[in-house]
Amino acid sequence: MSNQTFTMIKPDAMRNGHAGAILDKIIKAGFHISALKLTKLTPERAGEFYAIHKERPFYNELVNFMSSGPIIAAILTKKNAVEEFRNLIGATDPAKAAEGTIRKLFAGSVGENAVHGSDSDANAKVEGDFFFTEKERF
Ligand code: 3AN
Repeated sequence: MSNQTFTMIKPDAMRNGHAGAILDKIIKAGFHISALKLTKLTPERAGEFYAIHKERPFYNELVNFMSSGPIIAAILTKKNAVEEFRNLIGATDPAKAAEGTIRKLFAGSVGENAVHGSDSDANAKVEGDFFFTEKERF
């Protein structure tokens, strides 16, 4: 069990003005923000980040969406961070997400689902390293 996970506030949540409310929920749930940046993925960088989904039918849609506007990327620290954060964000499909979860509150569809959360300790490390140098972590 690692104590770090990685998240992005996705372009839909940024456009809809939910970034502040989402960060507030993350902090109130007891996560420490170890790294944070406002940035925008090019289609090439989004494609690289989601390379694991290359064969899925929604890959192009996902890459186009994730490069469609600014995002906030962050490394979060808490005991059992990956599992705790996935509990906080809820199911991939907001229609199936539990009451009170970030996706239930702020996401519109399975494709545009407000936030990303790493699905394993190994991916949390890879994804954090994709966005942040050591000097950008606190
Ligand atoms: P999660 O983000 O909950 O780990 P994954 O890893 O299955 O979900 O999917 C990665 C991302 O791909 C999701 N966050 C979502 O944006 C997108 N996605 C997943 N399933 C679909 C789908 N059926 N149609 C469109 N986009 C999807």
